[in-house]
Amino acid sequence: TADAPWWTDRVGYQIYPRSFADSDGDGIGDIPGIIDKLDHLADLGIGVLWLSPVYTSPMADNGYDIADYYGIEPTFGTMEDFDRLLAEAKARDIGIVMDLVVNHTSDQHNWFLNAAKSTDAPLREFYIWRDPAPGGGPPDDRQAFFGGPAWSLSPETGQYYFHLFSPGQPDLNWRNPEMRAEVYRMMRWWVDKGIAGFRMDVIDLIGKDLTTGEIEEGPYLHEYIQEMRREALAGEHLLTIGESWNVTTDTALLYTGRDRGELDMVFQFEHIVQGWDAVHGKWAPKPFHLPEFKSVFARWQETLAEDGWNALFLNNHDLPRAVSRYGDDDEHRVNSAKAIATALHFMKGMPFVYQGEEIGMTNAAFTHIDQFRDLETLNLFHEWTGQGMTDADFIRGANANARDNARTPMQWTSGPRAGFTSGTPWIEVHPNHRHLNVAQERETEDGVLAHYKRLIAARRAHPVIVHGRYDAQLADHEKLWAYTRSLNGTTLAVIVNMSGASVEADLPPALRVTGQDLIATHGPRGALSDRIRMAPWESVAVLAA
Ligand code: TEU
Repeated sequence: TADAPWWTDRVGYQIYPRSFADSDGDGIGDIPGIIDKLDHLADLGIGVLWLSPVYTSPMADNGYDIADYYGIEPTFGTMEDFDRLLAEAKARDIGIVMDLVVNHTSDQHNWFLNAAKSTDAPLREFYIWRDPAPGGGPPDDRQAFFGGPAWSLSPETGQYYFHLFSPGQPDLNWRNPEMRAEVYRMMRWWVDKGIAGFRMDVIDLIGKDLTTGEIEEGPYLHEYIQEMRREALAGEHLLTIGESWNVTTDTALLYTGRDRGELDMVFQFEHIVQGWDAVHGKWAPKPFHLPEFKSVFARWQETLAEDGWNALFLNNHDLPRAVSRYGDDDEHRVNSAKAIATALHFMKGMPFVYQGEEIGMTNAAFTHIDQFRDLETLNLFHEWTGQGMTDADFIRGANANARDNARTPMQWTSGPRAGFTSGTPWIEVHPNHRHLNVAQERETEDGVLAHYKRLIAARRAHPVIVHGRYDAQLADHEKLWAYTRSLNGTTLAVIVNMSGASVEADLPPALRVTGQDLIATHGPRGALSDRIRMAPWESVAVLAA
């Protein structure tokens, strides 16, 4: 543990810049806004900041469609602003992790504009082109993740280009070595600026083979990640986190095994998608089932116990708010937000807090399609209501799982527009900002924010939280999430009531720990014996003395 990487005991925080803090009143968050709020992150104890894309972009997908990897989007600020952010973050010992979106670019990127011109354009092979099907129309019937065909016609040549996401996000052709070299050059340019790492967007899609139709975790994936590490990151102490919707515990160590020369960790989604319907996916979420949910985490804890490292998260800019999905965002909002945070933060790995989670922000409560902004939601609305689904049914699914749930503006104050902007916000501010905001949380000793501070400080103070071995306890219990962590004879016992009911349970010997309360949300514990009674959404973490 002495030679552990610099990020080992740190907690990450994700900023979705559009929705974080607006300094100039145009209704869209920006980099100077982030700089103004860095002390909030420092107070919280954050050590790594994952910044969702701030590069030049036409914003078809809020910046996940990049037109210039070397430029800052003017609505977000300038490169001088970015450099200032980097310096100000560094002064607070916060490393900045950039979002690396290289499965695709924007259709406004110069590479694509060049490539589209003719079949023998110099950069033609940077993208993926096909002739129309024999009878006309797209070459095959593959659908894009955001609805509609994965092929769009390019009028200049009459050929189709491939895009797994929106037509404004043409997929790069990773089979092309010149294209790959350009990506690595760009990465080194950001590394030379002094960033702390990369979060790699949909990285498991870059190894695709269109001739065989293998897209997810395709045959070239690990070859390319290893090449990227060699060509762009060698000799650097960067933090690399790959986003992979398809990685499982069977493939996790291919990405993160220490001798693999690939990534430090992956954002995996097994705990997320196990709650989705087999046919309608996230638009028809299954009721939350704790035993299944915690067993996914336990399996990941076990798989990466000796090698690799977990990235721990419950929500991000693509997912519903954790307290709304896994807690109770009404009567028990405060206690349930704390409970699920306790369960997440005492596992082994690097916890990530998504902006607003630290005050228990909730899903948006939109009632009309006009209030939504995300292209995925709007596309599917048109597709499905066109096929006969009612607006009300669609909105019900969207209220549960649409990406905009996490994109309503950060709630700073109880004042107008939650202190996010002096102008008209690009997406509506949640009306609950009047009683749910950072300013108020700062004044609340037993609030959600204070709880997150405690969790993050505990990780820095106690090596057992960072390095200890994880053992699931009461694995089949329907309401309690319990586990122990142990390191060199020290034990941490964690018990969380993940329900709105009072629970009494017998504790196995491993959980009967006496010592110091790291967390005790409903009054001191100190000692855990053979039986426990827990209040709704209570959480307890006792460190053996
Ligand atoms: O997300 C990948 C991704 O697969 C999600 O868009 C997913 O399909 C969706 O949330 C589930 O319905 C990454 C980014 O996080 C996301 O914001 C981007 O839109 C996407 O890649 C394309 O870059």
